[in-house]
Amino acid sequence: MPNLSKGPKVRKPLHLHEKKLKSLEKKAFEIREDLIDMLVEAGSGHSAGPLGMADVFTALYFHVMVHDPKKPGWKNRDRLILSNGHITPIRYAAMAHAGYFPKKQMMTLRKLGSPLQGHPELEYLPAVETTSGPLGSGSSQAAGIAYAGLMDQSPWRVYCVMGDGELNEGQVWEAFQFAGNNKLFNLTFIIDRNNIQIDGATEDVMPLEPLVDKLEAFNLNVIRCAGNSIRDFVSAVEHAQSISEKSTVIIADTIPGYGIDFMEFDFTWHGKPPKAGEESQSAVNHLRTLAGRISSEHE
Ligand SMILES: Cc1ncc(C[n+]2csc(CCOP(=O)(O)OP(=O)(O)O)c2C)c(N)n1
Repeated sequence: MPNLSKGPKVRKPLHLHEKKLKSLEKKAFEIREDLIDMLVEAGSGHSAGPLGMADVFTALYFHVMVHDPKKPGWKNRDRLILSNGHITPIRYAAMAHAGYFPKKQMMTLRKLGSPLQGHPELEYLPAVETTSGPLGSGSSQAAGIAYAGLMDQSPWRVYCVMGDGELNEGQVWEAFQFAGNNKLFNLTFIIDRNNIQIDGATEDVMPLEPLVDKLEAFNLNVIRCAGNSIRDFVSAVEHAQSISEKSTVIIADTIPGYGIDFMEFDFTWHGKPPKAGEESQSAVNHLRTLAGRISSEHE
């Protein structure tokens, strides 16, 4: 048994002041608008999951993770593993806004020769830690990477984003078992609990509840949060970072298609883009209305 690091090394306190919160909320909506443009330009891709996870990705890239867009290979960067590879457009948009590549490159999503493929490719884009798309595999990769980090007494942390439908894969439960057994406190799984998957509601296709009980039975620290509240999500991460004996699973309750009335809660938007023209314009209008409402709530 290798000598694993025993305690959390919190490198960056996550105090979230009102002003910063407001700027992150604004950023999440800017990123959503770019996401719509990317999907429309590509003419294919996933809408519901990425829209629901925009707040989580904004929080990760602009507040939570220790990283440097100018040095994507920096060895002490936090690792972000996207196990549900199909929601990658939201990660690409967040990365472009963070400065990993020029924003105009976002519009090459899914184009031949672009580093921004419909599912992430490790060799094409620096700081994409793994190639993903086959559901389940990212969870095991994240657990292995976290284990290696503890063996080396490394300061960096691992975040693994997963879909709730992805929990239908048996491999995920092997990864949870491994994380629970090895007390990988440097690993945080983030489950997008949006209650939909490719062909219906998760509870109709393969019921997951009682999800908290199941995860706790795997010796994991489980936190449930409102995934469309940046404040709530950041508090959940803060809690995860203070735990020394367990991996944490943050169940982020999100609204699929968040911000666009005709997409919200509708599983048929899992894997299709809005149409160019009236439909995409209406999508953007919905986003702007909600962004304006949230911004005025702070005043
Ligand atoms: C191993 C594997 N089986 C099937 C698929 C096809 N698939 C892609 S996304 C998806 C549904 C995943 O559900 P969830 O992660 O909840 O997606 P959401 O609708 O929330 O984006 C499926 C079955 C896949 N990518 N990998």
